[in-house]
This record gives sequence, structure tokens and C-alpha cells, in this order.
Amino acid sequence: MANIREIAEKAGVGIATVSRYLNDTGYVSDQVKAKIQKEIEESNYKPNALARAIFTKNSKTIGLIVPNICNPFFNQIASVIEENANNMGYTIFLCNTDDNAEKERNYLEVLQSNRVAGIIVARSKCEEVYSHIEIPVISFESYISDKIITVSSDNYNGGKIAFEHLYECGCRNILHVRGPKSFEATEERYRGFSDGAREKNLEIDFIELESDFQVKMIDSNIEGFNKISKYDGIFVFNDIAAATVMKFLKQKEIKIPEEVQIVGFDNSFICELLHPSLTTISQPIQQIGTAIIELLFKLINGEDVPIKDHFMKTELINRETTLPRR
Ligand code: XLF
Repeated sequence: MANIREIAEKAGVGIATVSRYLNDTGYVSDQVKAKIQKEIEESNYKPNALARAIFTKNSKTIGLIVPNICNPFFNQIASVIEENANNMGYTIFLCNTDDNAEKERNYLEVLQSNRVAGIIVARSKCEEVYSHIEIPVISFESYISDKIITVSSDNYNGGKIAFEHLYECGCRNILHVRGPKSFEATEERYRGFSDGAREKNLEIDFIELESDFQVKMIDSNIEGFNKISKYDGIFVFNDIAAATVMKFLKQKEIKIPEEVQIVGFDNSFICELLHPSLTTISQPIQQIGTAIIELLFKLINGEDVPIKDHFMKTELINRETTLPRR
């Protein structure tokens, strides 16, 4: 017997559209309905009875939308959220968007048609869609609307601490490898870092990267990186990008921390695995994941939760890529 994916392929539409049609959860044009119905009849498809039963009420599932599953920080957040959700008897439906608005929109449709009890979205790229969603939502990092709670780290302060640390370590020729301008969190880090430099009347340079993490991220900005030897301190917008910068410096035989000191951001598990281990600004991953789940369950249980931003404290974690002065 055919399954929903085969029906979608034969009808030339997405799985979400077939699911919308079967469960009557959103608009499907008459023409598309006819195509899907034809394929269903021809292939003798029978929607799974159990699945249909689940569709009639909310499932014990939470939709978790992350922007980049290759980034260790999001692995760690996901595992904290999963553990907390499991303890409450819920499972996680994990969606990876690659920071792509289209993928996020499609996943939102799939999550709604699966009647998830709640949605957690990190670094949303299609805020406008959420105003049509009835399911409780908690956002990590992105402001979506006045009706949705955002949890994020205190990125501004984290950026400022990063500057102050490099300055205290004696760095005066400083570079900030900045995240994409569309990331609210890394823009805040950039603001904090720049304000810190301004307070010390120090000019700093910037290189902007176009993505969160891709193996070839440096190649996209190689001109900027070829001048890297003139700096004695670098703040990179997250740990995985910092690891990539460290590899580039090693290839150029530039010594860390003797010739250039580095600070990352996140305090993800890779910091300890790098050599030298990476000094970074921590986002309190455990606390963030727990706060998100607690807030979401309050909403799921119909509690009245004040809509406000929740900021989590960021801190310096001193390791081997910087040399604090005595
Ligand atoms: O969105 C920001 C950029 O990268 C997020 O908090 C992260 O630091 C995770 O690595």
C-alpha cells in the first residue's frame, strides 16, 4: 500500500499539502485536492488509523525548530529540551531549517498537521507566519511578536565581556569576526563588543561571515582572512566559527595564544576538545533549555504567562586561547 510520501510525489505536491488535505487543517486548492484524491484512489492509500486518532486531539509531541543542526550549540540545547520534555511524558519532533524561511514555513505546516502541543523555534526566519498559529510557541533569540515570549542569552553583555577580556589580556589590534547581519543574537554581540572598544577609544576591525557554520565558511571571505596576521586579538561570534578560524590560523603557522588570542561564544562542548582549549563567553545552555520548556508547558497548560523577554546571564570562561595578565 502507498504511503503519504508516495501520494505527495505522484500528485506533484509536498507532504504537508497532502496532510493538510487529509486532515482539513488549511487551504488546498480544488485542483490540488482533485489530484491528491485521484492518487489516493488509484493507489489504495489508507491513512493510518492510529495517526488519524492522534490528529483528533493534540499529540504529546513538541515541535523543535533549529536553524543549524551541525552546530554543537544547537545539539546541546536540543538534548536539554528533549530530556526535559521526556520527563513530562512528551517527545520531540526535531526540524532543521538551515536558516531557510521556506523550510521553516513547511515545517510549521507539518507540525500543525501533526497537532503538536507546542512549538519551540530558534532563530526564526519567518516571524510573520506565527501570527496565524494557534499552538503555544516559545522563541529562542528572535523577536517574533508582542504575543510570543522570547528567551535569549544576554548577548550584548557577552560581547562587552569579550572585548574587556581581550583588552585586559593586552590585545590592541583587535578583529571581530561577526555573524550574519540577519542574526539578532550576534548583532547584539557585535554591539556590545563595539561599545566596549568605544569606551576604551580603540578602533577595531570587522569581518562578516555569511552563515552560522559551514565547512567552507572562511573561503567565502578569504580576502578579509588573508590579513589576519596583523591582529593580536580576535573575537569570533560563536564557538564553531572560532574553531574554523583557529584551523585557518594554524595553517598559516600563527601561534595561539602567543601571537593571537581568541575568544569564542557559546561554551559548547567543542571548546574543551580544541587545542589550545577555547576561551569563550558562555550561554547557560542547561538553564536556557529548562526555562524554554517550563514556559512552554505553562502555556500548554493554559496558565497566564506574562509576555516578556527572558535574558540569561553570559559569562567569561577562561581557557587556553587567551593569556590574562597578572
Ligand atoms: O544564533 C547564534 C549564533 O550562533 C547562536 O546563539 C550561536 O551562538 C550558536 O552557536
